[in-house]
Amino acid sequence: MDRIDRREFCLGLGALSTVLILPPHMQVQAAATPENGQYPVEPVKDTMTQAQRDARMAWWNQARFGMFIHWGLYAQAAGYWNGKPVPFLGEWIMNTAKIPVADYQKLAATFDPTKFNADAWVSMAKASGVKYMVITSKHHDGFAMFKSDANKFNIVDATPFKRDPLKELAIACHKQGIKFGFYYSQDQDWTAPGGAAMRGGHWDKAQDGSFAEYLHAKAIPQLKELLANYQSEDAPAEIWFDTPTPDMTPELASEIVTLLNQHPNLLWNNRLGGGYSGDFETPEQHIPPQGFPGKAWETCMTINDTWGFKKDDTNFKSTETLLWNLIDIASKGGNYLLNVGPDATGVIPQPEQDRMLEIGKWLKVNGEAIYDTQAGPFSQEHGVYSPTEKDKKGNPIWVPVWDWRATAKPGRVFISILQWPGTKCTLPPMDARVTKATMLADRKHRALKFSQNEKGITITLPETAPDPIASVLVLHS
Ligand code: FHN
Repeated sequence: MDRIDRREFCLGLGALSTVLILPPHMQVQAAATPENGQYPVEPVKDTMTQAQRDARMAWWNQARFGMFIHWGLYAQAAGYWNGKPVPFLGEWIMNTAKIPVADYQKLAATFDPTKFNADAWVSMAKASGVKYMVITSKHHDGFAMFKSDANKFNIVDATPFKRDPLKELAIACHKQGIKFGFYYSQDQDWTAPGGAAMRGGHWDKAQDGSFAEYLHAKAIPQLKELLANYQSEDAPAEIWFDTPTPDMTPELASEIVTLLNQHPNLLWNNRLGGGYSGDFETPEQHIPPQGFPGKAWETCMTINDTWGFKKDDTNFKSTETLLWNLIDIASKGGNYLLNVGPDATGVIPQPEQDRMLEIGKWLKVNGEAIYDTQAGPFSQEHGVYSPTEKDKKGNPIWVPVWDWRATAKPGRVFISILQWPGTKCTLPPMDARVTKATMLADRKHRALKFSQNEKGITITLPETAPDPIASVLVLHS
């Protein structure tokens, strides 16, 4: 037990983001890195030219907006155990309530999400404007949401439902042109002997065992299944690993990298462990003040306060907040992976659908300012470090300013105006010479009056904002 009790979360920079949702004892950074700085197995991208690497990441860099789906057996518990509400995240209920393995596994006998409709989910995602979806194929509870010959604790073999939702979603995504990826908890597994358990370690003897054996008996065989069984639908487009611990040594992680390398176009995040940095950074529940210049990155975020469904959690973020987050992230060159948590019947809660669809409506008009863009040419609009306030570590607190944000494409800068300034808008100086200014929502592309000099650009705007949440001004050059 000792060994497991000391397990901590080891991530790269991405883990700094966990502060908003994970308790302090889960935020320790102690990544296992290869001693000589050499990976035992080199990731395939490291053997590619820059042009090949860019091509490999192109769809992901253009996408900017994705939908995360946390769906598993925990949805059946919905935040309650033995009739009592359980605090913390919905998908962590087994760990938080220290539910014995055999008791938790019993949930499967009644898990029957008959309202699940892959086409409806993907249509909703598409109407929301997301370009990719990432679903929990197995979360820390060890329950596989796909048909697995490697382990019978899966939705096809252990529930009355008997269907493989990942297959159905893969087909629907393929049909509707959405990239489809799998989240897989490679390190924590609370129902398989030897799987890691954070927040206090194992609580049931049935969990004890060797981590390497767990990896060889369950995680690696299941990853092989995930990489083989959805190829006819071009899935997975990415694997989203999570919560690596020091148990994931460079040698063990390299066994997984060997599998991943067989699919050169497959992307994977920075949470495999063993010192591997992956394809993109994953700040969680926060937006880094300056993004990650020169790196691909993706902020993942809950739409309320949980990833997995909790029936009592109705603390949904407003559409305004979510949309501003998307705009803010795009203005720093990152992606937004926004989570929904379907319930045990297979339905994405209506308030979550409503918000996603409202974002989609905005993107239908203003998507040009988000998709396939780069970070804007300015930076002062993002905010400032407080000259007086400090965080617990003594670092100045970042104070975002929510007036406007900028993104760019060759020949165009998009200014998403969050606070309508009236008819006069003044922007900082820009290197490029502006030739025309228009509002993106104006389908007639009427030219707005503007003047530009070394002090900045002044534009005459319409009196009222075209959109109550964000209106996009386009500067052509
Ligand atoms: O522990 C998980 C959590 O349940 C959730 O899956 C998030 C999503 O990024 N990842 C871990 C915490 O960082």
